Amino acid sequence: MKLFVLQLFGVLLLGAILHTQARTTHHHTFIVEETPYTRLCSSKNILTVNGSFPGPTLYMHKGDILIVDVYNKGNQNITIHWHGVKQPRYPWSDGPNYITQCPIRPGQSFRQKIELSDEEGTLWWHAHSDWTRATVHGAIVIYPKKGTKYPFPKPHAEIPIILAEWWKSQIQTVLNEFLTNGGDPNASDAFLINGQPGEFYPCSKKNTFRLAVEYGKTYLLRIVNAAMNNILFFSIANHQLTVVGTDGAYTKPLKSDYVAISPGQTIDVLLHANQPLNHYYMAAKAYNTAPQVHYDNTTTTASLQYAGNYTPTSPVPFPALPGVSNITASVNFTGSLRSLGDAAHPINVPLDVSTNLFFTVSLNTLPCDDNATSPCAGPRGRRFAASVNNNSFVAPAVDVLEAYYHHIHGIYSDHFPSFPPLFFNFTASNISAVLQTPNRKTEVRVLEYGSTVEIVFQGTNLVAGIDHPMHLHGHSFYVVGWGFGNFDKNKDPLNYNLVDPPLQNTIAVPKNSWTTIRFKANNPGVWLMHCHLDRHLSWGMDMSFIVKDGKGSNEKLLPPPPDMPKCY
Ligand SMILES: *[C@@H]1O[C@H](CO)[C@@H](O)[C@H](O)[C@H]1NC(C)=O
Ligand SMILES: *[C@@H]1O[C@H](CO)[C@@H](O)[C@H](O)[C@H]1NC(C)=O
Ligand SMILES: *[C@@H]1O[C@H](CO)[C@@H](O)[C@H](O)[C@H]1NC(C)=O
Ligand SMILES: *[C@@H]1O[C@H](CO)[C@@H](O)[C@H](O)[C@H]1NC(C)=O
Ligand SMILES: *[C@@H]1O[C@H](CO)[C@@H](O)[C@H](O)[C@H]1NC(C)=O
Ligand SMILES: *[C@@H]1O[C@H](CO)[C@@H](O)[C@H](O)[C@H]1NC(C)=O
Ligand SMILES: *[C@@H]1O[C@H](CO)[C@@H](O)[C@H](O)[C@H]1NC(C)=O
Ligand SMILES: *[C@@H]1O[C@H](CO)[C@@H](O)[C@H](O)[C@H]1NC(C)=O
Ligand SMILES: *[C@@H]1O[C@H](CO)[C@@H](O)[C@H](O)[C@H]1NC(C)=O
Ligand SMILES: *[C@@H]1O[C@H](CO)[C@@H](O)[C@H](O)[C@H]1NC(C)=O
Ligand SMILES: [Cu+2]
Repeated sequence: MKLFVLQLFGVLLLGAILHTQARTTHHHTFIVEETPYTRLCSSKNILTVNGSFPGPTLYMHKGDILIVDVYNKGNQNITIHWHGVKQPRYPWSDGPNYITQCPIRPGQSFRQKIELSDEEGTLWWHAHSDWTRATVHGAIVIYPKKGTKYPFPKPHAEIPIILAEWWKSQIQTVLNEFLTNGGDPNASDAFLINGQPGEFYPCSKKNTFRLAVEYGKTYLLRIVNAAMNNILFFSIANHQLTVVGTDGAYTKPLKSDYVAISPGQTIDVLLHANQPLNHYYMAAKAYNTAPQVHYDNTTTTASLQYAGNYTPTSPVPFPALPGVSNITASVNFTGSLRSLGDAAHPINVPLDVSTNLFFTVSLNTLPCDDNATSPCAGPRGRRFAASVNNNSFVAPAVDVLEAYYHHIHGIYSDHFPSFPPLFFNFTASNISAVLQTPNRKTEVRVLEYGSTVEIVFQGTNLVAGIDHPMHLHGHSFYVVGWGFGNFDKNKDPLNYNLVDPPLQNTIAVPKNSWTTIRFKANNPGVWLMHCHLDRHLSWGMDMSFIVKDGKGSNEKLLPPPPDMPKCY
């Protein structure tokens, strides 16, 4: 009897120990609804989660599980994506419209399960249907596992800094308009920091975002670029920033006066409040390498304010942001990121590549439709399109994952090409217009479970060169190299960084340049890869991978939840 009690006690003790190490499951409810908002002196209804914009920040620890019940109480289709969360074996909750699910229609709900694995730092969630993500987004803060520490001194406070874009018009109207006329979308009317444009816009001074700091303390800013169509420069006057992470992975500390951040990307920086007591502007504005694009040239600001008894200087110090087309400033910053790689955060760059892919990312044009009474608003009277390897993706009526899982034929083909159909001088200043028309297809690339994949993204000057922030779902990748011009398969791989390349989920391929990524395809499912400039995504700059099941019992796609939204 005594022995039994002792054993029972032992079991309970073990259970308690295991419990403290076990993952916590969090439950949240997302009410998607139309909410009136006033910005830039005018009001409109926007789609929000729980009436807040930006939406709620979710706080978790590494390895936790999150269950979110999404209720669509709005008047349009919606899906929610957990950007940068790998969702091991469970693409069912990943979210991209017509790739892993059909939309949650008005009046419907969907329970999503979000499973963290090795992500630690900052990620974010956003809608992944039409252009609803303009206002349906929020930060995900992932703390170190309980009992473990940040690889830097614990900051005094942590603050999400969410950069976004605002149109005075309804976002759905902006979308419909450019898809109909074939031209560029209207530029936004403002950029935002935590939902506020800042004082250089009309009617915006009062509500500008203010960050109160105490002299001598260190703050962790978790910066998210939730903008739709612009890579941004961000900076704080007189304060050097120390980058410590990007895309939910730690980096070697990198000191910089500014950051360049792509839509989709997150950057964690330490801010040392070590300047004279004062107010200082923080500011963000567009980085745009295509002079033809009518971009939003405004500057959003927020205010850094030291605690204490003083009168702020006049003028308040303003940061020196790089010029709008300063490609050197962008590539210098992005190209300087390195994985931290300490004992607790090892680096696992695939060294032997089993699957070599070479993907051109291009803008294209298509004929204006036959019955158009006036020419389209795109180049040469045609309509804009965009492609990967000359394939402009056409969304199917039934999502690819559903078709794959249930063997529904005729939805997609698995012939997505490993190489572009033609090799030419991709970055030449004068590429023949004959090459501009892409194929329009619904094609996927199948990857064997466990294959080690290298993708060389080659930006082209077809129609016009511009940076393309490429994002992969279901995996993070190592960015092992980049360079201006055409990729040289004999020379460029010799300069790859296979030691400490940054681990990211979104990487800007610079204008008329190439960028190489590597990852291990160890997550069975259907995973979208796309440009995170939403106009390029809308024009077809996306494709999907199907990662096949492995042999092991824990290497197989899990079954779908019972309440998957129906396609018809
Ligand atoms: C959203 O609102 C619902 C209903 O009021 C609430 O139950 C839920 O906790 C909120 N969710 C978040 C993430 O704040
Ligand atoms: C887009 O811009 C054009 C030109 O300024 C304007 O006429 C049109 O109404 C705008 N569309 C939307 C949806 O705001
Ligand atoms: C920004 O763009 C607007 C509209 O094209 C133009 O009128 C204005 O001069 C530009 N401002 C700056 C600072 O370039
Ligand atoms: C581009 O930005 C870098 C870094 O901020 C700066 O040194 C350089 O002078 C800028 N170039 C131009 C042409 O403004
Ligand atoms: C970035 O710029 C700094 C200073 O201007 C320079 O020292 C450094 O070598 C550059 N780094 C890269 C990767 O170009
Ligand atoms: C063009 O007009 C013809 C005849 O009215 C019609 O049959 C066809 O569907 C139209 N095509 C498009 C793309 O609207
Ligand atoms: C490709 O075009 C670029 C830009 O015009 C030019 O500088 C380069 O020399 C060309 N490369 C080749 C191999 O012709
Ligand atoms: C571009 O190519 C066309 C046709 O090949 C030629 O007529 C034109 O002169 C070229 N323009 C430039 C700037 O090289
Ligand atoms: C893309 O494919 C179309 C159709 O086959 C072809 O006409 C066009 O030249 C191709 N463009 C490129 C850049 O490969
Ligand atoms: C909403 O989603 C359903 C299901 O996929 C689709 O049939 C319908 O056309 C969508 N509605 C709009 C306005 O896109
Ligand atoms: Cu793009």
